[in-house]
Amino acid sequence: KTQETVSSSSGMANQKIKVSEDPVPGSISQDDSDVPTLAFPSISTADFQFNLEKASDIIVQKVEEFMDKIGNARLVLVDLTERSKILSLVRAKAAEKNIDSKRFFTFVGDICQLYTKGGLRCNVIANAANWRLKPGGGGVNAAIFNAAGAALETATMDRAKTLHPGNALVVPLPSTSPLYHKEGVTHVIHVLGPNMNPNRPNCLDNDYIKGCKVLEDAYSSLFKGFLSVAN
Ligand code: AR6
Repeated sequence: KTQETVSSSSGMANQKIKVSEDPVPGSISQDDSDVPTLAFPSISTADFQFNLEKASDIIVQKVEEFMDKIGNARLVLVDLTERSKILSLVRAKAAEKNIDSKRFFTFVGDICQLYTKGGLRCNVIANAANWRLKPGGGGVNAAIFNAAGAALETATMDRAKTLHPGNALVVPLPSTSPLYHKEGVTHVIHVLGPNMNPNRPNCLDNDYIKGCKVLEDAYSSLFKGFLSVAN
């Protein structure tokens, strides 16, 4: 258990703060560690090039719809950087609608290291998958398959070979997976969103009537999948 000592950048000179490299559950209330929590990335808004304004409307609308079904469980929208446009849009829209910020909030970090790096326990994480349900391809899909190891690929293929846009697939993570034993992730939910990128399969060519419907379906399937394992 290594500990680092770093100088405080603000305040008194020479003041030292101890920083543990181990998970710090205390940074979030201890009581929250058993609360079922779904961490999810913004589906379709990076590689699939879906409009951020429209996506943020749909995220907030779907979160609001599922809020009264999830009890004390939590939904957490994750992105890699503080500068994430989708996180700020969603935060603003969720605040406007007075959505309970204890049960829905945004979080900056790698979805594969939420507990060990961020002290946030999430037993379920969502993946912005591809239709083949295969590793690689960059983005969050590559990160999750990498972090989870071969166990996720096998467990996924045992359940389905392909995924259609607007659908989600719940995969229990074998306890041999590092994501399970390091991060406490028991399930990965693959979600396939609408694609607006002409260089990827099933491009909707900016048809946002269809695209919005598919993204709404994707979040409904995701949250239903989470409910099926949270309760
Ligand atoms: N942790 C948290 N958020 C992340 C991470 C991470 N490690 N990596 C990316 N994001 P994307 P899509 C955010 O492109 O648009 C893949 O190649 C990212 O900033 O992963 O649905 C698949 O194989 C963005 O906000 O997914 C598909 O073919 C969000 O995750 C295709 O891309 C989604 O970005 C899916 O494209």
